[in-house]
Amino acid sequence: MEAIKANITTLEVDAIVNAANNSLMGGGGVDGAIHRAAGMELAQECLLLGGCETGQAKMTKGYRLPAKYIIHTVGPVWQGGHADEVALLQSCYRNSLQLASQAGLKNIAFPCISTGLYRFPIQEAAQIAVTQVREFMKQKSSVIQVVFCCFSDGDLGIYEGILNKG
Ligand code: AR6
Repeated sequence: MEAIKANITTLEVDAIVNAANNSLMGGGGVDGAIHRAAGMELAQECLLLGGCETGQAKMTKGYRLPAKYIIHTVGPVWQGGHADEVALLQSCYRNSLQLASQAGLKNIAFPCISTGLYRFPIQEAAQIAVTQVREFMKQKSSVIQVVFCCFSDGDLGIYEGILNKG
């Protein structure tokens, strides 16, 4: 596991994860950046998927991205913490990793799901991300490398703090 600061659309990994919405048809933030970089064919494939429930994940090809696949997951909108947000964010990470493993993928990069437009507090979200990945990596799976792709120095510092605690 490592944390880096980068534009996730530039990463040459087996799969990048998209912080999508229930429609899977694109939006702002990292979702918009991924759709723009992957090209129109991505929306065409997404149209066939019939949306995605919050906490679930679905996979498409990466099209024009350097990444081979995109795992689209829908994080919860932060509503103060009493609307199952923690469990839903945990399941975003678990289900994304499970899809990657089912497809035999080795490396995968996550953005800071739900912490932008969906307003999930970053410290808590980063702790959930690291804990879920650590738990998952205890099992046998094809996934050997997980990257937390941060978009700001502040977010990167938070991930590094958590990862360095061991
Ligand atoms: N590379 C890496 N991280 C990025 C990039 C990028 N190119 N662009 C933004 N981020 P957000 P959410 C970071 O808002 O909170 C969309 O409209 C960003 O700084 O993208 O899950 C969807 O369609 C933040 O740290 O996702 C949904 O409607 C993180 O990605 C909604 O936003 C997540 O911020 C989902 O909201």
